[in-house]
Amino acid sequence: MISTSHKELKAWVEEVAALCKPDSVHLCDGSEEEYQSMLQIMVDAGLGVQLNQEKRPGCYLFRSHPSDVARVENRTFIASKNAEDAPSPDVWIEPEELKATMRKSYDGCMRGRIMYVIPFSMGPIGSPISKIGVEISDSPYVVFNMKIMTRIGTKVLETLGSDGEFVKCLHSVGKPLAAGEKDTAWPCAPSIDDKYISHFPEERMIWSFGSGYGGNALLGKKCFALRIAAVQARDEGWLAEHMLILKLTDPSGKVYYVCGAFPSACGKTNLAMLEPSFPGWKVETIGDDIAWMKFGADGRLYAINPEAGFFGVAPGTSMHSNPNAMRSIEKNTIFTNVGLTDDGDVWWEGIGTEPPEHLIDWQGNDWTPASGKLAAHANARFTVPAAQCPVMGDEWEDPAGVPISAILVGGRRENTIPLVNESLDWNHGVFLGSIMGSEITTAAITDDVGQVRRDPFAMLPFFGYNKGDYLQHWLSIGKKTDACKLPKIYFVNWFRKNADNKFIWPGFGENSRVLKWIVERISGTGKAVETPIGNLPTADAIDTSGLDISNDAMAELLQVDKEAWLIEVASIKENYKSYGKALPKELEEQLEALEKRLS
Ligand code: SAT
Ligand code: MN
Repeated sequence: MISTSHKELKAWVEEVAALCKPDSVHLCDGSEEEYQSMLQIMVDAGLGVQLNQEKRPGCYLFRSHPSDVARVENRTFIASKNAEDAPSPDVWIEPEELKATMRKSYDGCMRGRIMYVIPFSMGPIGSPISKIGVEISDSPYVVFNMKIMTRIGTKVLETLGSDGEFVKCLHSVGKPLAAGEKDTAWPCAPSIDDKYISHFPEERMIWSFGSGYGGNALLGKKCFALRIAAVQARDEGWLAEHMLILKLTDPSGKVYYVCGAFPSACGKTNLAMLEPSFPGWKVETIGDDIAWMKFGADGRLYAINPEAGFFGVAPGTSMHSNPNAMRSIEKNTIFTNVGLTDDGDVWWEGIGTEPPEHLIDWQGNDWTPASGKLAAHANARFTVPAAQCPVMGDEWEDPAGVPISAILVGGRRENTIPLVNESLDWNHGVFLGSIMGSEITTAAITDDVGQVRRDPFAMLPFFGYNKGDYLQHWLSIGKKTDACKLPKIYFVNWFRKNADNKFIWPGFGENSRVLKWIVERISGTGKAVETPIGNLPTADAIDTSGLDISNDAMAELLQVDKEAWLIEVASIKENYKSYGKALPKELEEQLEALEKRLS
């Protein structure tokens, strides 16, 4: 069936083929010809659009089914053997029961289709930090997106050898074709109840059914590199995190590497590609979404970006918000659910140019500015090779990873949380990571608006195991090396608002001013005052030269409002109840100590 000396892989492919019953099986070699020919076949069949090759060479547009536009968190399951090992009771299903249900869905689900076998490496092929997966999918769209987002093909299979370990990733769009039936542009199982994004952590296995979109289907990303890898990391003593990795060079040439965890819609990709507002400082990108961190021989944490591309949100991306992303996507990019202009280019809300008089919207309909509809779906995406980003750091594919000096955690908070706060020590930093989150701005239940959705280390949708055990693992990492070798943890918040409901801090490129203070702290020159919540910059410590911001505004950004913090403490206490007995004792102590320092 497929030619490989790996018996377990061969047997698994045969078992899946017998169950899913595809017309044929194709082992992906990962070559450029394979990539181009698959795109061409889709365009020829009218299932995708080739964009204007003068304006966007090598670029294509795909439009998804309107029911299949984002990750489906309420259909995401962690089927650990024991219910207590799952992140929460509502995502747990007994593994054998879940398999039995899903086998019924998989039975014959690839009829009329080709079953692709995609060997892929998360991380540079052969790096000691990297891991191998094999995704079986009946979606050609998945194949060429995986080609961009990971390293796929023959070289991976060679590295796997005849007995290497790999994560089994099974994916079907869940839409078999009857004899002679014409395919639709975006096959999927339209009913939400038919979709499953299932993880079997003990078996290091993923079963996805019914969706073709993003993290539901590109199984190397959230399913493997976060949920399954988190379990591997726990068992093996490292960290698999939802973090960007950036490289910061100061005017003297000294280099620092910084990771950052932010929930979605907090500008992670923008920060990873930021253009600093100071002369002499440089920011370069190592990764924009996921970091795997392991201890090096010197006792420091080294991070790799397990991905090879960016799967970025298009709407809001502009020459103002992220010029380097805009430069990255000038060519060889797959666009999904953006608007198509009459001259064969792309357009989306917040792209920074006037809306054209006419375009074809993400659903394939005529659109004008008067339509009153979105031209691009809010979760429209670009898939682009990381190598095309003009500010990739040279070492982004270094198999050894980069040594991390600081970890940022943060969310979108209108009040209480200052612009930046340095943790007092590792455990306090883990505490800050555990309480980060964003205010809920839209909710079906209006009572929830303004409430904080706590999102520990931005992992809420991506935990692969019990969230209390996850925080315990973070605490245990702090005991594995000398305290001085650990990265310092900083709690940042770009989103403070004033009494007029306006953002106080300009954000975007100006966030480099905060990064500058952070590395000054690390090198020992940054000035700080100790407060009940952590170490804050002194009034003049953040360099605001050339920035139009008043002293009052800076004071507001850096104030510690004790009343507000006591309300925060009460809210954290409430949130901590959701951990049950898995809440680490050290974090309870951190909360008590904070309350004491405040009163
Ligand atoms: O769809 S993905 O999970 O890859 C991206 C995201 O939702 O954060
Ligand atoms: Mn993400």
